[in-house]
Amino acid sequence: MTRAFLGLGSNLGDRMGYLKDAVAAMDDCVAVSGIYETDPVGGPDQGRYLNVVAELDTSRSARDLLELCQMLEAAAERVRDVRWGPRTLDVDVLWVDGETVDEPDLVVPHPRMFERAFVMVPLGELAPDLAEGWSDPANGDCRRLGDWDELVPPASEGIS
Ligand code: PH2
Ligand code: MG
Ligand code: MG
Repeated sequence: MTRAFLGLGSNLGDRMGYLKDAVAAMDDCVAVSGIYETDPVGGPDQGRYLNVVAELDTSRSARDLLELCQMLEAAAERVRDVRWGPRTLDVDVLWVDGETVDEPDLVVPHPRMFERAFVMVPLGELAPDLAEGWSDPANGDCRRLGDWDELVPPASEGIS
């Protein structure tokens, strides 16, 4: 089993709901960072994101994780008519212990993760070893709303 980290972000619709559904669908997720509300970095004028980092203890390869990310994004977009603009859910492979990939559709570690406060601040909660010595070059606004377990109560059983 391997330690891996995924970055999740949402800035459209029920942001917390999309994050919650994605985390619930990952049976190998062992920890989730606090939830951060962050200023959008790059792209068109758009709303603020909720960002978290999820830690997995997994038998999936980086490529399998990319497929998982794409499946989770597709599931989130299926319920909304998004033609353009901000996304209901973005899931990125950030890091897989002992694995590097450099292919056209997948680069691991994520090539921009170390520039992004919305990745490094939540990642630092779960993996101080990866965030050690990091400081935000852009001083991006990244506000911690609270713990995952506090803001995302477990789904009630028996309610569909
Ligand atoms: N994701 C992006 C582009 N910009 N900004 C924030 N704050 N959070 C994100 O998750 C994010 C972004 C592209 O994936
Ligand atoms: Mg992204
Ligand atoms: Mg992405």
